Amino acid sequence: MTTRGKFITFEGPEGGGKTTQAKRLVERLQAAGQPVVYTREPGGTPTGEAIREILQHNKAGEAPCAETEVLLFAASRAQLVRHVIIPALERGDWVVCDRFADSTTAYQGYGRGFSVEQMIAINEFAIDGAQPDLTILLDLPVSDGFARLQQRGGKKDRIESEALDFHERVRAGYLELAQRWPERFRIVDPRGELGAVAEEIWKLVRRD
Ligand code: T5A
Repeated sequence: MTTRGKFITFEGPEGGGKTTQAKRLVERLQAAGQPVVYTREPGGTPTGEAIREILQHNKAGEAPCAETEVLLFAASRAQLVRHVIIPALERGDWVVCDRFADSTTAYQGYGRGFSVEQMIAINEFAIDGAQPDLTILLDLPVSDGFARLQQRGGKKDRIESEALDFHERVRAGYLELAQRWPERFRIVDPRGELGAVAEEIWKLVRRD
């Protein structure tokens, strides 16, 4: 019987280096001979990528209201779980996902002010039991994350453009989630040199 693969998610406020570190981890796992699928949220499937355009760039020609936003993130996730994540894990592949369900709890729950328990319940419906085995929370002060994004250049998307106090609530929310599920969350400070942060993550992945 094939052993189920390991499911690792990267979470955190803006600009922490989730994409950079998730891709580094994938390269390292591949070099070690571990089959691994990299994916991201919102997105990761044709339906999810279309939803991403609506959520980030108002592709439908109007900004989604807050309730629609919650449900679109959940819809993208439901599709990704059933079409990509569960099949990969059942093959025995590992999955590294750049943001997942905790993003909805942090951004729409703590950030927008919806009930955290309601966000968790919606996530449970969307993910059908596909809980991550390990969640790397790249935690850094909001201003440091935005300074990095500014250096990278490009236009802020709809959610990045939210006020500073929204992003402060998101960060604090993530830290509460890490306390709530200490067996799953590992907090990493991503402000060090890129290679050193990658090394710390690699040690956590090998240990857990
Ligand atoms: N969202 C998402 C919700 O509200 N609810 C949800 O349920 C979900 C799933 C997604 C947006 O949607 C929201 C959250 C987001 O606002 P996105 O474009 O996927 O949008 O945005 P992020 O996931 O936040 O990705 P970012 O690109 O903004 O940030 P990352 O991925 O954390 O950072 P990364 O790797 O792109 O790095 C940023 C810059 O920093 C540099 C990189 O080179 C890059 O230039 N960097 C470093 N520089 C120095 N030292 C290091 N150690 C560095 N690491 C990275």
